Amino acid sequence: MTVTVVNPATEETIATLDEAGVEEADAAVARAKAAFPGWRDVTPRERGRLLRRLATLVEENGEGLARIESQNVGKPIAGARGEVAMVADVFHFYAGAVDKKHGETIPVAGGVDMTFREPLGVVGLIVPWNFPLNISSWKLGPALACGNTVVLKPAELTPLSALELARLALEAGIPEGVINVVVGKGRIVGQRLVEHPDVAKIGFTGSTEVGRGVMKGAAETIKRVTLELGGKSANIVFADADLDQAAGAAPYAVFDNAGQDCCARSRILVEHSAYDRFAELLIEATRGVTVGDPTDEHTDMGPLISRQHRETVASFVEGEPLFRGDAPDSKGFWYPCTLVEATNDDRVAREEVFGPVAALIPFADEDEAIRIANDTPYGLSGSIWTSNGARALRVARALDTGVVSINSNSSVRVATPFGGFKQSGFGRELGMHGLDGYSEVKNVFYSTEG
Ligand code: TXE
Repeated sequence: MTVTVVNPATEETIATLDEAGVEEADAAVARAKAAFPGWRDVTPRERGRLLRRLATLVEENGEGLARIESQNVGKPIAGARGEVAMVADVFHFYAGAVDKKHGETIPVAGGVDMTFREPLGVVGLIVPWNFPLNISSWKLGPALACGNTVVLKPAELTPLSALELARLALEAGIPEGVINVVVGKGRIVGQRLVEHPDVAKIGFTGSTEVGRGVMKGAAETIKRVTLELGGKSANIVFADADLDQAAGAAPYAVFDNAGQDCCARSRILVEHSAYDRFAELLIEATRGVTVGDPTDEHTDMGPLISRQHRETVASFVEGEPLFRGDAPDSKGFWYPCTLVEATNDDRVAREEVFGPVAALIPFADEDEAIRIANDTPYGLSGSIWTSNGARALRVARALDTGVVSINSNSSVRVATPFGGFKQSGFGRELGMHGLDGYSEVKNVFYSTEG
């Protein structure tokens, strides 16, 4: 069996790989298990040095990695370079974090009580196709820093950058068996990792539906899970906001990565009194998004990941939209930037589209904005645009989401925690919080009596 890897911008095959099954997954877990005692015992200083070396190699090989990611996902090359730069930063961060996650000493009677953060063992990392390298690094960084060994399962559609990263890890001196990449189907290889008795934890990013299955499967062996699932984030624009700025930033917040982003602000909530003006500005800004060849330095948005996914995205647009942009009619899974007007009960506002379709939804006042924003099973991120600082913080506290930005649409930073409320999952990635999910607290009491 083989996996055929396609460039979504040209529909051409760019690689054919052997497809792993249960046997290969088991072998990868066995390699990771054998490597664990040695990796756990590597001194913090040396582990940090190896991660820093990996970060440096990612920088040195940045252009190659960006090209792989651009070809395999259809990402515009300029954006892909930025993503690879973040991957290097993530490894730099966790290289520095290795010896900074301290234990505690706790006052107790009769002795000394202290805590340690112990690695879990072998962890399974299951990642999606939308940000293959970035999301892999968000899990690999803390997992390796804490002393775990890993089996990484990239999405079937986008395995190439993970394989290259594993090669660089070996070149960096990270011992054989510490990082194992298995290219295979989610329901076979992924499922096996979830059920495998020697896998202590699953770090998963993907759909809420599959995440639910991962959680169920993990119950059998009481595996730890971190789930980063879907989103339906609100971009809330109050009439007192700088409308030019809010409208100018809104397309990037939903059309970046062709909307295939769990943080996509795909519900744009606008206060009634500013609605018409904002819609005009938003259409103008969306007209400025250049859709086309991902290898072109000036391209803002590439194609969708697959033909099947394009059909799903198209199914969300019924009737004539408020605005539809241009897209190439050549080969490739192209879909134009699309703006629709909706209520929060419409399917386009309830389900994750994961494509370049944004829904404009009007609201009357602050209470209604909060009610609509929270009226979703998801809770990953969101934005608030206003010039009223008190309101900004009031609304930020009222939103049921893990990440909020004020007068900005950014959700992800290397040093800050990222993750969801409600059905967007649980556990936090990135920053020092990311280490919690890859280590266990051990409490040791040392008697001083006798
Ligand atoms: O995700 P899947 P898909 C959402 C988005 C998208 C939809 C479907 O709405 O349109 O999900 O995308 C592996 N046991 N997100 O089908 O299937 C799979 O091989 C274990 C949001 O790609 O969830 C891949 O490696 N693993 C999301 C990973 O899970 C399994 C990012 C994700 O695939 C498995 C991606 C199983 N039974 C999609 N079945 C986000 N949070 O950004 C599949 N996998």
